[in-house]
Amino acid sequence: MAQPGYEAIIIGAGIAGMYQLHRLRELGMRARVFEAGSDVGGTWYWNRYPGARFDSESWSYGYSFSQELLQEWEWPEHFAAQPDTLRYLNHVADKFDLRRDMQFHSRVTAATWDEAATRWTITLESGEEASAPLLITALGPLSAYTLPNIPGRDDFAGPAFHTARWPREGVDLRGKRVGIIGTGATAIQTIQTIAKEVGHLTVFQRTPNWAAPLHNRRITPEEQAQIKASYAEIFERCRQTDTCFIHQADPRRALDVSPEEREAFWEKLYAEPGFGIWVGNFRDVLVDPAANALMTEWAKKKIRERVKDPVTAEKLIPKNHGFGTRRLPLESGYYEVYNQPNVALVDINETPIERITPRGILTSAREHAFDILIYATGFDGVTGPYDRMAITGPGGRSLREDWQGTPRTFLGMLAEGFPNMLMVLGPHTARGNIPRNIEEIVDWLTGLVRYMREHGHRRVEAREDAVEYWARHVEAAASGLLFSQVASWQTGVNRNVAGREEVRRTLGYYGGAVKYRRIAERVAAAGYRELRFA
Ligand code: NA7
Repeated sequence: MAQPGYEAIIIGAGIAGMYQLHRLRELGMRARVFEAGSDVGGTWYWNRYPGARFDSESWSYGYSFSQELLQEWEWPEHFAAQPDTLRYLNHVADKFDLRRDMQFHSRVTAATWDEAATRWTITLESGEEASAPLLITALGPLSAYTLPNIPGRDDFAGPAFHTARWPREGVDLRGKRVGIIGTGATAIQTIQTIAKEVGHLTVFQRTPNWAAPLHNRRITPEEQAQIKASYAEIFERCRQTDTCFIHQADPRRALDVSPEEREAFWEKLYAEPGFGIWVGNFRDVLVDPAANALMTEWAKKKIRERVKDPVTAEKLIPKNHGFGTRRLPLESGYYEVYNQPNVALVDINETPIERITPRGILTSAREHAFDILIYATGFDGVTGPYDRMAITGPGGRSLREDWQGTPRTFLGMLAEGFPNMLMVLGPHTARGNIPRNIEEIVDWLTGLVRYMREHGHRRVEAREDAVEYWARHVEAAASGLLFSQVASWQTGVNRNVAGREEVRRTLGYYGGAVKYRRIAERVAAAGYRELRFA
Protein backbone atom coordinates (compact mmCIF):
# COMPACT_ATOMS: atom_id res chain seq x y z
CA MET A 1 0.00 0.00 0.00
CA ALA A 2 1.31 3.44 -0.84
CA GLN A 3 2.28 5.59 2.12
CA PRO A 4 1.12 9.20 2.48
CA GLY A 5 3.29 11.71 0.66
CA TYR A 6 6.26 13.22 2.38
CA GLU A 7 8.15 16.34 1.44
CA ALA A 8 11.44 14.47 1.46
CA ILE A 9 12.60 10.89 1.61
CA ILE A 10 16.01 10.15 3.09
CA ILE A 11 17.62 6.79 2.48
CA GLY A 12 19.88 5.69 5.33
CA ALA A 13 19.90 6.28 9.09
CA GLY A 14 23.63 6.59 9.56
CA ILE A 15 25.50 9.72 10.59
CA ALA A 16 24.39 11.48 7.38
CA GLY A 17 20.73 10.52 7.33
CA MET A 18 20.28 11.32 11.01
CA TYR A 19 21.70 14.81 10.64
CA GLN A 20 19.82 15.47 7.40
CA LEU A 21 16.53 14.59 9.08
CA HIS A 22 17.31 16.95 11.94
CA ARG A 23 18.07 19.80 9.54
CA LEU A 24 14.94 19.27 7.40
CA ARG A 25 12.80 19.26 10.51
CA GLU A 26 14.22 22.66 11.36
CA LEU A 27 12.80 23.86 8.03
CA GLY A 28 9.44 22.49 9.17
CA MET A 29 9.47 19.72 6.55
CA ARG A 30 7.84 16.32 6.73
CA ALA A 31 10.69 13.95 6.01
CA ARG A 32 10.89 10.19 6.34
CA VAL A 33 14.02 8.09 6.70
CA PHE A 34 14.09 4.54 5.32
CA GLU A 35 16.77 2.28 6.72
CA ALA A 36 17.59 -1.37 6.03
CA GLY A 37 18.87 -2.05 9.55
CA SER A 38 16.77 -2.35 12.68
CA ASP A 39 18.08 0.90 14.18
CA VAL A 40 20.25 3.98 13.63
CA GLY A 41 24.02 3.98 13.20
CA GLY A 42 24.87 3.04 9.60
CA THR A 43 28.50 1.95 9.48
CA TRP A 44 28.55 1.65 13.26
CA TYR A 45 25.35 -0.37 13.28
CA TRP A 46 26.63 -2.94 10.77
CA ASN A 47 30.35 -3.19 11.48
CA ARG A 48 30.40 -4.95 14.86
CA TYR A 49 33.44 -7.11 14.22
CA PRO A 50 35.94 -7.54 17.07
CA GLY A 51 38.22 -4.53 17.41
CA ALA A 52 36.19 -2.19 15.20
CA ARG A 53 37.01 1.43 15.98
CA PHE A 54 37.68 4.59 14.05
CA ASP A 55 41.03 6.15 13.27
CA SER A 56 39.73 9.70 13.75
CA GLU A 57 40.33 11.35 17.10
CA SER A 58 36.97 10.77 18.87
CA TRP A 59 36.64 14.41 19.86
CA SER A 60 36.98 15.46 16.22
CA TYR A 61 34.48 12.87 15.01
CA GLY A 62 31.18 13.63 16.76
CA TYR A 63 28.55 16.05 15.46
CA SER A 64 29.46 19.69 16.00
CA PHE A 65 26.00 21.24 15.60
CA SER A 66 24.81 21.10 19.21
CA GLN A 67 26.75 22.66 22.08
CA GLU A 68 24.60 20.77 24.54
CA LEU A 69 25.43 17.47 22.89
CA LEU A 70 29.13 18.30 22.85
CA GLN A 71 29.14 19.18 26.51
CA GLU A 72 27.12 16.23 27.76
CA TRP A 73 28.82 13.45 25.76
CA GLU A 74 32.02 11.88 27.07
CA TRP A 75 34.18 9.82 24.73
CA PRO A 76 35.98 7.20 26.81
CA GLU A 77 38.97 6.83 24.48
CA HIS A 78 40.90 9.02 22.09
CA PHE A 79 39.88 6.64 19.27
CA ALA A 80 36.49 5.23 20.19
CA ALA A 81 35.52 1.61 19.70
CA GLN A 82 32.40 0.67 17.71
CA PRO A 83 30.17 0.01 20.76
CA ASP A 84 30.86 3.52 22.06
CA THR A 85 30.21 5.14 18.69
CA LEU A 86 26.96 3.24 18.32
CA ARG A 87 26.02 4.23 21.88
CA TYR A 88 26.76 7.85 20.91
CA LEU A 89 24.57 7.70 17.79
CA ASN A 90 21.75 6.15 19.81
CA HIS A 91 22.11 8.96 22.31
CA VAL A 92 21.80 11.49 19.46
CA ALA A 93 18.74 9.69 18.08
CA ASP A 94 17.11 9.78 21.53
CA LYS A 95 18.05 13.35 22.29
CA PHE A 96 16.64 14.71 19.02
CA ASP A 97 13.78 12.20 18.93
CA LEU A 98 14.84 11.09 15.46
CA ARG A 99 13.29 7.62 15.37
CA ARG A 100 9.77 9.09 15.19
CA ASP A 101 10.42 9.83 11.49
CA MET A 102 12.39 6.71 10.69
CA GLN A 103 11.28 3.42 9.30
CA PHE A 104 13.62 0.48 9.95
CA HIS A 105 13.83 -2.98 8.32
CA SER A 106 13.16 -1.06 5.09
CA ARG A 107 15.72 -1.69 2.38
CA VAL A 108 15.10 0.53 -0.64
CA THR A 109 15.45 -1.41 -3.87
CA ALA A 110 14.26 1.16 -6.41
CA ALA A 111 13.62 4.87 -6.83
CA THR A 112 11.71 6.14 -9.83
CA TRP A 113 11.18 9.71 -10.96
CA ASP A 114 7.77 10.83 -12.18
CA GLU A 115 8.29 13.94 -14.29
CA ALA A 116 4.62 14.88 -14.52
CA ALA A 117 4.17 14.72 -10.76
CA THR A 118 7.69 16.03 -9.96
CA ARG A 119 8.13 13.25 -7.45
CA TRP A 120 10.30 10.32 -6.57
CA THR A 121 8.69 7.04 -5.63
CA ILE A 122 10.78 4.54 -3.73
CA THR A 123 10.09 0.84 -3.49
CA LEU A 124 11.12 -1.25 -0.51
CA GLU A 125 12.15 -4.88 -0.54
CA SER A 126 8.72 -5.65 0.93
CA GLY A 127 7.05 -4.08 -2.10
CA GLU A 128 5.84 -1.10 -0.06
CA GLU A 129 6.13 2.29 -1.77
CA ALA A 130 6.54 5.87 -0.61
CA SER A 131 6.90 9.08 -2.52
CA ALA A 132 8.13 12.63 -2.10
CA PRO A 133 9.33 15.50 -4.30
CA LEU A 134 12.84 15.24 -2.84
CA LEU A 135 15.03 12.17 -2.55
CA ILE A 136 18.11 12.42 -0.36
CA THR A 137 20.57 9.56 -0.54
CA ALA A 138 22.61 9.11 2.63
CA LEU A 139 23.84 5.66 1.68
CA GLY A 140 27.38 5.78 3.05
CA PRO A 141 30.43 5.25 0.83
CA LEU A 142 31.16 1.86 2.43
CA SER A 143 27.84 0.12 2.88
CA ALA A 144 27.77 -2.33 -0.04
CA TYR A 145 29.90 -5.12 1.42
CA THR A 146 31.38 -7.72 -0.91
CA LEU A 147 32.05 -11.40 -0.37
CA PRO A 148 35.07 -12.97 -2.08
CA ASN A 149 34.34 -14.51 -5.46
CA ILE A 150 35.99 -17.78 -4.55
CA PRO A 151 34.52 -21.08 -5.79
CA GLY A 152 32.71 -23.12 -3.16
CA ARG A 153 31.94 -20.13 -0.96
CA ASP A 154 28.70 -21.70 0.24
CA ASP A 155 30.23 -25.11 0.85
CA PHE A 156 31.88 -24.36 4.18
CA ALA A 157 30.14 -26.40 6.89
CA GLY A 158 30.92 -24.08 9.81
CA PRO A 159 29.86 -20.52 10.47
CA ALA A 160 31.26 -17.86 8.12
CA PHE A 161 30.88 -14.11 8.59
CA HIS A 162 31.62 -10.98 6.63
CA THR A 163 32.97 -8.37 9.05
CA ALA A 164 30.23 -5.93 7.98
CA ARG A 165 27.55 -8.43 9.05
CA TRP A 166 29.04 -9.55 12.33
CA PRO A 167 26.31 -10.98 14.59
CA ARG A 168 24.97 -8.68 17.28
CA GLU A 169 25.43 -11.27 19.98
CA GLY A 170 29.10 -11.71 19.03
CA VAL A 171 30.91 -14.92 18.10
CA ASP A 172 32.71 -17.14 20.59
CA LEU A 173 36.16 -17.55 19.06
CA ARG A 174 37.89 -18.92 22.13
CA GLY A 175 40.07 -21.85 21.28
CA LYS A 176 38.70 -22.04 17.72
CA ARG A 177 40.60 -22.57 14.47
CA VAL A 178 39.85 -19.41 12.52
CA GLY A 179 40.66 -18.46 8.94
CA ILE A 180 40.42 -14.85 7.77
CA ILE A 181 40.58 -13.56 4.20
CA GLY A 182 41.77 -9.97 3.69
CA THR A 183 44.35 -7.60 5.11
CA GLY A 184 42.69 -4.18 4.77
CA ALA A 185 41.88 -1.76 7.59
CA THR A 186 39.05 -3.99 8.82
CA ALA A 187 41.08 -7.20 8.76
CA ILE A 188 43.97 -5.56 10.59
CA GLN A 189 41.69 -4.48 13.45
CA THR A 190 40.05 -7.90 13.54
CA ILE A 191 43.29 -9.88 13.41
CA GLN A 192 45.07 -7.94 16.15
CA THR A 193 42.01 -8.35 18.39
CA ILE A 194 41.06 -11.99 17.88
CA ALA A 195 44.62 -13.34 17.82
CA LYS A 196 44.50 -13.05 21.62
CA GLU A 197 41.60 -15.46 22.04
CA VAL A 198 41.47 -17.88 19.12
CA GLY A 199 43.11 -21.28 19.25
CA HIS A 200 44.76 -20.76 15.88
CA LEU A 201 44.47 -18.02 13.28
CA THR A 202 45.41 -18.25 9.61
CA VAL A 203 45.50 -15.00 7.64
CA PHE A 204 45.06 -15.24 3.87
CA GLN A 205 46.76 -12.23 2.35
CA ARG A 206 46.56 -11.11 -1.28
CA THR A 207 47.90 -7.56 -0.97
CA PRO A 208 49.69 -6.40 2.16
CA ASN A 209 48.94 -2.83 3.22
CA TRP A 210 51.16 -0.31 4.92
CA ALA A 211 49.99 0.24 8.48
CA ALA A 212 51.15 2.48 11.32
CA PRO A 213 50.45 2.58 15.07
CA LEU A 214 47.21 4.15 16.30
CA HIS A 215 48.44 4.84 19.87
CA ASN A 216 44.97 4.79 21.36
CA ARG A 217 44.44 5.34 25.08
CA ARG A 218 41.73 6.33 27.53
CA ILE A 219 40.83 9.98 27.94
CA THR A 220 41.69 11.19 31.44
CA PRO A 221 39.24 13.42 33.39
CA GLU A 222 41.61 16.36 32.89
CA GLU A 223 41.73 15.75 29.15
CA GLN A 224 37.94 15.41 29.08
CA ALA A 225 37.57 18.87 30.62
CA GLN A 226 40.17 20.26 28.23
CA ILE A 227 38.41 18.72 25.21
CA LYS A 228 35.04 20.12 26.22
CA ALA A 229 36.56 23.57 26.66
CA SER A 230 38.26 23.42 23.24
CA TYR A 231 35.58 22.20 20.83
CA ALA A 232 35.46 25.52 18.98
CA GLU A 233 39.21 25.34 18.29
CA ILE A 234 39.11 21.62 17.44
CA PHE A 235 36.44 22.09 14.79
CA GLU A 236 38.10 25.23 13.48
CA ARG A 237 41.32 23.23 13.11
CA CYS A 238 39.40 20.53 11.18
CA ARG A 239 38.01 23.24 8.89
CA GLN A 240 41.51 24.34 8.02
CA THR A 241 42.88 20.95 6.95
CA ASP A 242 42.38 19.22 3.62
CA THR A 243 41.07 16.01 5.16
CA CYS A 244 39.12 17.55 8.08
CA PHE A 245 41.34 15.63 10.49
CA ILE A 246 43.38 17.62 12.99
CA HIS A 247 46.46 16.68 10.96
CA GLN A 248 47.74 18.80 8.08
CA ALA A 249 50.65 18.12 5.73
CA ASP A 250 53.97 19.56 6.85
CA PRO A 251 54.98 22.52 4.62
CA ARG A 252 58.49 21.05 4.17
CA ARG A 253 59.37 18.59 1.45
CA ALA A 254 61.05 15.31 2.36
CA LEU A 255 63.59 15.91 -0.37
CA ASP A 256 64.59 19.31 1.05
CA VAL A 257 65.69 18.16 4.48
CA SER A 258 68.67 16.06 5.58
CA PRO A 259 68.27 12.30 5.99
CA GLU A 260 68.68 12.73 9.77
CA GLU A 261 65.99 15.37 9.98
CA ARG A 262 63.68 13.34 7.77
CA GLU A 263 64.01 10.19 9.81
CA ALA A 264 63.65 12.04 13.10
CA PHE A 265 60.36 13.49 11.80
CA TRP A 266 59.12 10.07 10.71
CA GLU A 267 60.07 8.55 14.07
CA LYS A 268 58.12 11.31 15.78
CA LEU A 269 55.04 10.75 13.59
CA TYR A 270 55.25 6.98 14.11
CA ALA A 271 55.21 7.56 17.88
CA GLU A 272 52.21 9.90 17.77
CA PRO A 273 48.51 8.98 17.72
CA GLY A 274 46.36 9.08 14.61
CA PHE A 275 46.80 9.83 10.95
CA GLY A 276 49.70 12.30 11.28
CA ILE A 277 52.06 9.90 9.54
CA TRP A 278 49.68 9.73 6.58
CA VAL A 279 48.15 13.15 6.09
CA GLY A 280 50.51 15.17 8.30
CA ASN A 281 53.66 13.97 6.56
CA PHE A 282 56.03 16.03 4.38
CA ARG A 283 53.91 17.57 1.66
CA ASP A 284 55.64 15.73 -1.18
CA VAL A 285 55.29 12.19 0.22
CA LEU A 286 51.94 11.48 -1.43
CA VAL A 287 52.70 13.25 -4.72
CA ASP A 288 56.39 12.90 -5.55
CA PRO A 289 57.55 9.35 -6.37
CA ALA A 290 61.08 10.07 -5.11
CA ALA A 291 59.84 11.36 -1.74
CA ASN A 292 57.40 8.49 -1.49
CA ALA A 293 60.17 5.98 -2.20
CA LEU A 294 62.19 7.33 0.74
CA MET A 295 59.21 7.08 3.06
CA THR A 296 58.46 3.59 1.78
CA GLU A 297 62.01 2.41 2.47
CA TRP A 298 61.79 3.81 5.99
CA ALA A 299 58.45 2.11 6.61
CA LYS A 300 59.89 -1.25 5.51
CA LYS A 301 62.45 -0.99 8.30
CA LYS A 302 59.65 -0.66 10.84
CA ILE A 303 58.00 -3.89 9.71
CA ARG A 304 61.32 -5.73 9.78
CA GLU A 305 61.98 -4.44 13.31
CA ARG A 306 58.64 -5.63 14.59
CA VAL A 307 58.24 -9.02 12.90
CA LYS A 308 60.76 -11.59 14.15
CA ASP A 309 60.64 -14.05 11.28
CA PRO A 310 62.33 -12.37 8.28
CA VAL A 311 60.34 -14.42 5.75
CA THR A 312 57.03 -13.34 7.30
CA ALA A 313 58.26 -9.73 7.54
CA GLU A 314 59.00 -9.69 3.79
CA LYS A 315 55.54 -11.07 3.04
CA LEU A 316 53.98 -8.26 5.07
CA ILE A 317 55.82 -5.56 3.11
CA PRO A 318 53.71 -4.17 0.25
CA LYS A 319 55.40 -4.53 -3.13
CA ASN A 320 52.92 -2.94 -5.51
CA HIS A 321 52.26 0.43 -3.89
CA GLY A 322 54.16 3.01 -1.92
CA PHE A 323 53.47 4.15 1.62
CA GLY A 324 50.19 6.02 2.00
CA THR A 325 49.00 5.49 -1.56
CA ARG A 326 46.09 3.40 -0.27
CA ARG A 327 44.03 4.13 2.82
CA LEU A 328 46.50 3.66 5.66
CA PRO A 329 45.17 1.29 8.31
CA LEU A 330 46.15 2.23 11.85
CA GLU A 331 47.02 -0.67 14.11
CA SER A 332 47.67 -1.64 17.70
CA GLY A 333 50.14 -4.50 17.85
CA TYR A 334 49.21 -5.87 14.41
CA TYR A 335 52.73 -6.80 13.33
CA GLU A 336 53.53 -8.45 16.66
CA VAL A 337 50.61 -10.84 16.11
CA TYR A 338 52.79 -12.64 13.57
CA ASN A 339 55.31 -13.39 16.33
CA GLN A 340 52.69 -15.50 18.10
CA PRO A 341 52.98 -19.27 17.65
CA ASN A 342 49.23 -19.61 17.00
CA VAL A 343 49.17 -17.26 13.98
CA ALA A 344 50.11 -18.14 10.40
CA LEU A 345 50.29 -15.93 7.32
CA VAL A 346 49.46 -17.44 3.94
CA ASP A 347 50.50 -15.38 0.94
CA ILE A 348 47.91 -16.37 -1.63
CA ASN A 349 50.05 -15.06 -4.45
CA GLU A 350 52.45 -17.92 -3.69
CA THR A 351 49.79 -20.52 -2.95
CA PRO A 352 46.51 -19.31 -4.48
CA ILE A 353 43.17 -20.23 -2.93
CA GLU A 354 41.56 -22.84 -5.17
CA ARG A 355 38.26 -23.14 -3.38
CA ILE A 356 36.40 -23.08 -0.13
CA THR A 357 35.60 -26.59 1.04
CA PRO A 358 33.25 -27.96 3.71
CA ARG A 359 36.29 -28.16 6.03
CA GLY A 360 38.01 -24.91 5.24
CA ILE A 361 40.17 -23.39 2.52
CA LEU A 362 42.04 -25.30 -0.14
CA THR A 363 45.13 -23.57 -1.53
CA SER A 364 47.44 -24.87 -4.23
CA ALA A 365 49.62 -26.21 -1.38
CA ARG A 366 47.09 -27.84 0.96
CA GLU A 367 43.76 -27.75 2.70
CA HIS A 368 43.50 -25.61 5.85
CA ALA A 369 40.76 -26.81 8.24
CA PHE A 370 38.77 -24.25 10.23
CA ASP A 371 35.93 -23.97 12.72
CA ILE A 372 35.07 -20.43 11.63
CA LEU A 373 35.75 -18.35 8.52
CA ILE A 374 35.91 -14.56 8.44
CA TYR A 375 35.61 -12.53 5.26
CA ALA A 376 37.22 -9.13 5.78
CA THR A 377 36.92 -8.55 2.08
CA GLY A 378 35.69 -4.98 1.96
CA PHE A 379 33.13 -3.03 0.02
CA ASP A 380 32.05 -1.95 -3.42
CA GLY A 381 33.03 1.57 -2.47
CA VAL A 382 31.22 4.85 -3.08
CA THR A 383 29.16 3.90 -6.15
CA GLY A 384 28.33 0.35 -4.99
CA PRO A 385 25.37 1.39 -2.80
CA TYR A 386 23.92 3.34 -5.77
CA ASP A 387 24.53 0.47 -8.20
CA ARG A 388 22.57 -1.87 -5.94
CA MET A 389 19.37 0.14 -6.32
CA ALA A 390 17.42 0.67 -9.53
CA ILE A 391 17.42 4.47 -9.68
CA THR A 392 15.47 5.64 -12.70
CA GLY A 393 15.34 9.26 -13.77
CA PRO A 394 13.44 11.15 -16.51
CA GLY A 395 12.69 9.13 -19.62
CA GLY A 396 13.74 5.86 -17.97
CA ARG A 397 17.34 6.99 -17.57
CA SER A 398 19.24 4.53 -15.36
CA LEU A 399 21.78 5.84 -12.86
CA ARG A 400 23.52 2.47 -12.81
CA GLU A 401 24.09 2.66 -16.55
CA ASP A 402 25.08 6.32 -16.40
CA TRP A 403 27.70 5.52 -13.79
CA GLN A 404 29.02 2.39 -15.42
CA GLY A 405 32.03 4.48 -16.37
CA THR A 406 32.73 7.48 -14.18
CA PRO A 407 29.91 9.16 -12.25
CA ARG A 408 28.93 12.61 -13.53
CA THR A 409 27.92 15.00 -10.79
CA PHE A 410 27.95 18.59 -9.68
CA LEU A 411 29.94 18.88 -6.43
CA GLY A 412 29.19 15.19 -5.86
CA MET A 413 25.81 16.32 -4.53
CA LEU A 414 23.64 16.24 -7.68
CA ALA A 415 23.94 13.53 -10.31
CA GLU A 416 23.72 14.68 -13.92
CA GLY A 417 20.22 14.12 -15.29
CA PHE A 418 18.59 13.14 -11.98
CA PRO A 419 16.42 16.02 -10.74
CA ASN A 420 15.59 16.45 -7.05
CA MET A 421 18.00 13.72 -6.02
CA LEU A 422 20.46 15.08 -3.50
CA MET A 423 23.43 12.99 -2.40
CA VAL A 424 25.18 13.20 0.94
CA LEU A 425 28.75 12.03 0.48
CA GLY A 426 28.16 10.76 -3.03
CA PRO A 427 31.07 10.42 -5.44
CA HIS A 428 33.22 13.51 -6.10
CA THR A 429 32.89 15.09 -2.70
CA ALA A 430 35.80 15.74 -0.36
CA ARG A 431 36.22 12.87 2.09
CA GLY A 432 38.39 12.43 5.14
CA ASN A 433 37.15 12.75 8.68
CA ILE A 434 33.71 11.72 7.49
CA PRO A 435 31.30 13.39 9.96
CA ARG A 436 32.96 16.72 9.23
CA ASN A 437 32.36 16.23 5.49
CA ILE A 438 28.81 15.06 6.17
CA GLU A 439 27.89 18.08 8.26
CA GLU A 440 29.11 20.47 5.59
CA ILE A 441 27.29 18.68 2.78
CA VAL A 442 24.05 18.35 4.74
CA ASP A 443 24.21 22.04 5.65
CA TRP A 444 24.76 22.96 2.00
CA LEU A 445 21.92 20.75 0.80
CA THR A 446 19.64 22.12 3.49
CA GLY A 447 20.50 25.63 2.30
CA LEU A 448 19.54 24.58 -1.22
CA VAL A 449 16.23 23.13 -0.06
CA ARG A 450 15.50 26.30 1.91
CA TYR A 451 16.28 28.41 -1.17
CA MET A 452 13.91 26.34 -3.30
CA ARG A 453 11.12 26.71 -0.77
CA GLU A 454 11.65 30.44 -0.48
CA HIS A 455 11.60 30.86 -4.26
CA GLY A 456 8.75 28.46 -4.93
CA HIS A 457 10.92 26.08 -6.98
CA ARG A 458 9.74 22.50 -7.20
CA ARG A 459 12.48 21.05 -9.32
CA VAL A 460 16.27 21.32 -9.33
CA GLU A 461 18.86 19.84 -11.61
CA ALA A 462 22.55 20.44 -12.25
CA ARG A 463 23.30 22.27 -15.52
CA GLU A 464 25.30 20.28 -18.05
CA ASP A 465 28.11 22.85 -18.19
CA ALA A 466 28.39 22.81 -14.40
CA VAL A 467 28.67 19.02 -14.43
CA GLU A 468 31.32 19.25 -17.12
CA TYR A 469 33.26 21.84 -15.10
CA TRP A 470 33.11 19.66 -12.00
CA ALA A 471 34.15 16.52 -13.90
CA ARG A 472 37.25 18.29 -15.22
CA HIS A 473 38.04 19.82 -11.87
CA VAL A 474 37.72 16.46 -10.09
CA GLU A 475 40.03 14.77 -12.59
CA ALA A 476 42.57 17.59 -12.42
CA ALA A 477 42.63 17.45 -8.61
CA ALA A 478 43.25 13.68 -8.65
CA SER A 479 45.79 13.61 -11.43
CA GLY A 480 48.91 14.53 -9.44
CA LEU A 481 48.33 12.07 -6.64
CA LEU A 482 50.22 8.77 -6.41
CA PHE A 483 47.08 7.47 -4.77
CA SER A 484 45.17 7.77 -8.07
CA GLN A 485 47.51 5.25 -9.71
CA VAL A 486 46.82 2.45 -7.25
CA ALA A 487 43.88 0.05 -7.22
CA SER A 488 41.73 0.17 -4.08
CA TRP A 489 38.13 0.83 -3.11
CA GLN A 490 39.04 4.51 -3.18
CA THR A 491 39.76 4.27 -6.89
CA GLY A 492 36.69 2.15 -7.50
CA VAL A 493 38.38 -1.21 -7.97
CA ASN A 494 36.90 -4.34 -6.41
CA ARG A 495 37.92 -7.66 -7.89
CA ASN A 496 34.79 -9.33 -6.47
CA VAL A 497 32.40 -7.15 -8.49
CA ALA A 498 31.77 -7.81 -12.17
CA GLY A 499 32.83 -4.82 -14.24
CA ARG A 500 34.81 -3.24 -11.38
CA GLU A 501 37.80 -5.60 -11.36
CA GLU A 502 40.38 -3.41 -13.00
CA VAL A 503 39.51 0.05 -14.21
CA ARG A 504 40.41 2.81 -11.78
CA ARG A 505 37.94 5.66 -11.42
CA THR A 506 38.15 8.96 -9.61
CA LEU A 507 35.54 8.66 -6.88
CA GLY A 508 36.42 11.53 -4.59
CA TYR A 509 37.30 15.18 -4.80
CA TYR A 510 40.98 15.38 -3.89
CA GLY A 511 41.49 19.11 -4.09
CA GLY A 512 40.98 19.20 -0.32
CA ALA A 513 38.06 20.05 1.91
CA VAL A 514 39.06 23.71 2.18
CA LYS A 515 38.83 24.27 -1.56
CA TYR A 516 35.71 22.11 -1.83
CA ARG A 517 33.99 24.21 0.83
CA ARG A 518 35.06 27.45 -0.84
CA ILE A 519 33.59 26.36 -4.19
CA ALA A 520 30.35 25.08 -2.65
CA GLU A 521 29.89 28.24 -0.59
CA ARG A 522 30.54 30.43 -3.64
CA VAL A 523 27.87 28.58 -5.61
CA ALA A 524 25.32 29.11 -2.83
CA ALA A 525 26.24 32.76 -2.26
CA ALA A 526 25.82 33.55 -5.98
CA GLY A 527 22.31 32.05 -6.07
CA TYR A 528 23.07 28.55 -7.42
CA ARG A 529 23.67 29.63 -11.03
CA GLU A 530 25.04 26.16 -11.78
CA LEU A 531 21.64 24.65 -11.08
CA ARG A 532 18.48 24.83 -13.16
CA PHE A 533 15.27 25.41 -11.24
CA ALA A 534 11.66 25.05 -12.21
P1 NA7 B 1 39.48 -3.15 2.01
O1 NA7 B 1 40.45 -2.12 2.46
O2 NA7 B 1 38.93 -3.04 0.64
O3 NA7 B 1 40.17 -4.57 2.23
C1 NA7 B 1 39.62 -5.75 1.71
C2 NA7 B 1 40.66 -6.83 1.85
O4 NA7 B 1 40.14 -8.06 1.39
C3 NA7 B 1 41.89 -6.56 1.00
O5 NA7 B 1 43.02 -7.00 1.70
C4 NA7 B 1 41.62 -7.40 -0.24
O6 NA7 B 1 42.76 -7.72 -0.97
C5 NA7 B 1 41.00 -8.60 0.38
N1 NA7 B 1 40.19 -9.39 -0.55
C6 NA7 B 1 39.05 -9.01 -1.14
N2 NA7 B 1 38.58 -9.98 -1.94
C7 NA7 B 1 39.46 -10.99 -1.87
C8 NA7 B 1 39.53 -12.26 -2.48
N3 NA7 B 1 38.59 -12.66 -3.34
N4 NA7 B 1 40.59 -13.05 -2.18
C9 NA7 B 1 41.52 -12.62 -1.31
N5 NA7 B 1 41.53 -11.44 -0.70
C10 NA7 B 1 40.50 -10.62 -0.98
O7 NA7 B 1 38.24 -3.20 3.00
P2 NA7 B 1 38.21 -2.96 4.57
O8 NA7 B 1 36.89 -3.40 5.05
O9 NA7 B 1 39.41 -3.51 5.20
O10 NA7 B 1 38.32 -1.41 4.70
C11 NA7 B 1 37.40 -0.56 4.03
C12 NA7 B 1 37.42 0.78 4.64
O11 NA7 B 1 36.62 0.73 5.82
C13 NA7 B 1 38.72 1.28 5.10
O12 NA7 B 1 39.44 1.92 4.13
C14 NA7 B 1 38.31 2.21 6.22
O13 NA7 B 1 38.09 3.51 5.72
C15 NA7 B 1 37.09 1.64 6.77
P3 NA7 B 1 43.24 -6.79 -2.23
O14 NA7 B 1 43.78 -5.55 -1.58
O15 NA7 B 1 42.00 -6.49 -3.03
O16 NA7 B 1 44.22 -7.61 -2.94
